[in-house]
Parts: sequence; structure tokens; C-alpha cells
Amino acid sequence: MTFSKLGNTALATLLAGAMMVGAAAAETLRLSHNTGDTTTWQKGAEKFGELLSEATDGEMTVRVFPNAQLAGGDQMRQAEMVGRGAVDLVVTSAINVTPLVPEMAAFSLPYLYANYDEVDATTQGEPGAKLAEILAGKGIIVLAWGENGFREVTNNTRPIHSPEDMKGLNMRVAGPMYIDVMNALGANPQQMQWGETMTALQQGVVDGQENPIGAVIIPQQVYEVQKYLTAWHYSYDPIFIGISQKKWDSYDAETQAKVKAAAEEAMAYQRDISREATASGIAFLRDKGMEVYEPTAEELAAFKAATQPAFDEWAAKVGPELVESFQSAIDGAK
Ligand code: X2X
Repeated sequence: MTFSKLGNTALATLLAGAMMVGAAAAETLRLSHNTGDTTTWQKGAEKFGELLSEATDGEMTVRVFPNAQLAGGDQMRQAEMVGRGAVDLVVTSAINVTPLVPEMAAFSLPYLYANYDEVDATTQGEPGAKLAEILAGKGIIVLAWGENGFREVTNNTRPIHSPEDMKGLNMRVAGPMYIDVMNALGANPQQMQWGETMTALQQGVVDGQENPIGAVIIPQQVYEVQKYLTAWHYSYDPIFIGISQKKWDSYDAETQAKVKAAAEEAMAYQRDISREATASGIAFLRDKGMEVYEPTAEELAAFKAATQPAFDEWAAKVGPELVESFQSAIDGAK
């Protein structure tokens, strides 16, 4: 039978069928992250999508879902969902993965790092590779590490200059390790979803919170609901792009290389914009009316000493070998 013998309807059906076959080859991946759509997490995720589309001539696209929408608002659940293949991709931070992989807390041990060089020696070095191996055991393939950043404390009650100033403050925290750190400082920690935190701060349900300046505090306008910020650099939090092992295993080596390269470039970009926004951030926040305090070396030492019990407790949970791997990478960067 030739086309000329087909009626118009039959021809239209055939053409539609051919188009659907074409469409089925293209793939849209769903990416979940748990901050708002103004953050550097979102920008890094969007950059990954753009780069991947370019590299695959539009065969692969990424749809970004912010605010942990795909996990019903539960930021801790995202990693587990990716692990079992319910979501294709995740951009999330270390602390959110600790319920599934407690070893992820190694990155965020209080006062582990003194600067970005030390950070990069771990995320881009052997410790990062070790964590990627552990995550692979949970069905999550780490494609690249990015940055949430050094977490700084904000509150509405008083300026924080010393551990004593933390006493009795009601603090929203993201995850388990920070509960122990806040307890060590004499604060009253309360674990809460990030998606509920701005309202809780506004209504005075909690007095304060802690988050990185460039990646979260500025883009999510925390300065609108908080008066005091202390740049105490007490804990570093990396993010990563992870893909479900199920998805990953469905690709040939060439496609895997494209996905990995797009993720690495996107996270390098995301780290850069987070660091730039942090560097200019203190001036920006003062301009917005926040009272920003930058502690002296002695004051930082006092915070470090006060949080040591939480460090020791979590170093034991994470395991001495892993902590040793972090510390030797850090020493190599000194
Ligand atoms: O919830 C937080 O504080 C955030 C956004 O930094 C994390 O996802 C850990």
C-alpha cells in the first residue's frame, strides 16, 4: 500500500505515530532539590539541564522541582527516593542525607575546616570519592560536588559573640548533628523543614537558624525576618548532584560521560556563584539592615571549644578511618 491510497485520517495517524516514536527517544529527567527557586542550588540545577541538553542535542532535558515538592516537602526523603529510583536526580546537601548515610556528617563536623582550599581538598579529593562509594551502596551515584557553604548563625534576640550568647535561644536546625551542636552550646534546637522555617522565624516560633550566606540567606531573603548574623563559620555543608543508580545503569558509557561532564561543569559554576555571593554578602546584609558580627580568632576558638563534645560524638559515629581521611586531605591543603 502506498501513501496515495491512504485516506487523510489514516495518514495523520501514521504521521502522529512516527512523531511519537521520535518523542520517546528524548527523555526528561526529574530533579528534586529542597531550597527555593532563587537559590544557587536552583541555578546549578538549571545549568546542569542546559549543559546536558546541549551535549545531547536536546535528547535529554531536566525538569527542576524546588522546595522538595517531589518528596512532599520532606528534604530528608529526597535521597532515599533517588536511591530507589522514584526520582531521577537530586541536588541536596550533606546534612540532609545523614539519616540515610550518617557518614555524610563528616563534612559538617564543627570547625573541621579553616578555608575553601581545605574544603576543596576533601570534596574534590579522596574523602569525596569515599563518600560517593558509600552513597553508591544506597543506589545514588554522585555526579559532582557543589556548595551550600559555611553555615552562619542568625537570630532575632541578640548579637552572638560567645557561646554564652547562644544559651536558651530557640534554634531551627536542619538535621541530627546540628541538634547535638546546638545542645553543646546551650541552645534549644528544633529540627524543622527548610520549607517551614521562614514562617516559623517570622512568627517567632523559633528565634534563629543557621545557613550559608551566598547560597541560601541572601537568595531566600532571610534578612527580611532576622536581625543579627554572626559569621562564625561553624560548619561546612557541601551539596552534590546525584542520579539514581537505576537511571545511570540504563545509559551507555558515552551517555554517562555526557551526564557526568554536565554535572561537573554545573557544580563548578554553582560553587563559583555561591562563593561570589558570600564574599559580597556581608556588605549586602548590612545594607539590608542586619547587624553582622565577625568574631575574632579568640572568639572563634571559644565556639570551637564549646562544640568539641558534638565533634567527638559525631566523629565516632562517622568512624575514625573516615575522619582520618578528611584530616589528612585537610593537612595536605595547609
Ligand atoms: O535546610 C537547610 O538549612 C538547608 C537548606 O541548608 C539544607 O538543605 C541543609
